[in-house]
Amino acid sequence: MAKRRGYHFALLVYFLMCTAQELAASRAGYEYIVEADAWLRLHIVPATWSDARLRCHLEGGVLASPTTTAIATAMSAMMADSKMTTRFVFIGVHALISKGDFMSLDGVPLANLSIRWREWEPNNVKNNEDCVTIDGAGEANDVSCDSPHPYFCRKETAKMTVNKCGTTADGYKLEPRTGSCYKLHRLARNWHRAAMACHAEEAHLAVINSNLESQVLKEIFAAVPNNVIKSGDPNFAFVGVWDWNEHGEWLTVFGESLPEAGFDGWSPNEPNNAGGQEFCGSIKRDGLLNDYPCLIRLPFICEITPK
Ligand SMILES: [Ca+2]
Ligand SMILES: [Ca+2]
Ligand SMILES: [Ca+2]
Repeated sequence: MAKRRGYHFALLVYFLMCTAQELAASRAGYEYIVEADAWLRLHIVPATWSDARLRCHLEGGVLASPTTTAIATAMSAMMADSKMTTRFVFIGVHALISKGDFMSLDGVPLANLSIRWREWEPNNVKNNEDCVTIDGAGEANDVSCDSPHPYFCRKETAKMTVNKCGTTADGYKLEPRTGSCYKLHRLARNWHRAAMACHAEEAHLAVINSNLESQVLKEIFAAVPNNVIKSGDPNFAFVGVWDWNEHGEWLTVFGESLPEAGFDGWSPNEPNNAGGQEFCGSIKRDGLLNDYPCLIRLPFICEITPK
């Protein structure tokens, strides 16, 4: 009997260990590659090379290349396991800086990468193939940077620690009054790029759900004075309000009307659609809403709403 109990206990320990390992092996879409001590994420939604590079960068990583045999092997395995409908993925190898001189974003020379060119490649079709894809066998092809492909991001283990806001991104602070975490990005981006930056940090552009949250955002903005904003107009910050291209109706990034979301306090004389191009939502330093051109870059505030 005691023997059987011991056996059951061993089984339970084994099960718990497997579960723990599984949890440790997958985080924020990334899988841990033991042999490389690195984390890889396969983004299966195709993007242009530039957008892929930016997305990985905003996630705190780099558009990955098969820098070692271990990573090349892991990439092939992840591509085989994925639901991708295409055979090719972008890697971080490019010749955008000096035409014809392929290099990796990781700083590894092409000759040392674990890839080989497919037959007849690189062929620089129409003098427009400055980016590189690999297929499941790791064979490389130079391709146009503008046609979208899935891609791999890579993060170092040191950047994978989950903080109490539930993200691996730094700079988020829990605000007890609303229960949300916030981060003000001082480097300005246009509204859609700002939304992308928040999403890359497992957050969303801040949605104001109460007068109190408006006050909280006002204080967060006030804590970053004009001269600390790195670019863009320091008196505005993008938030999660958009007209969804239906000019005149303002909704949150979750599609709720502002009264439904719980806050529709516009700054005096706003929304004024100044210049006829103000279709994205920001706050002024008074914490109240203002319409602003989507394509002009502003600092912005991301929010992580507790689950
Ligand atoms: Ca080619
Ligand atoms: Ca909120
Ligand atoms: Ca305005």
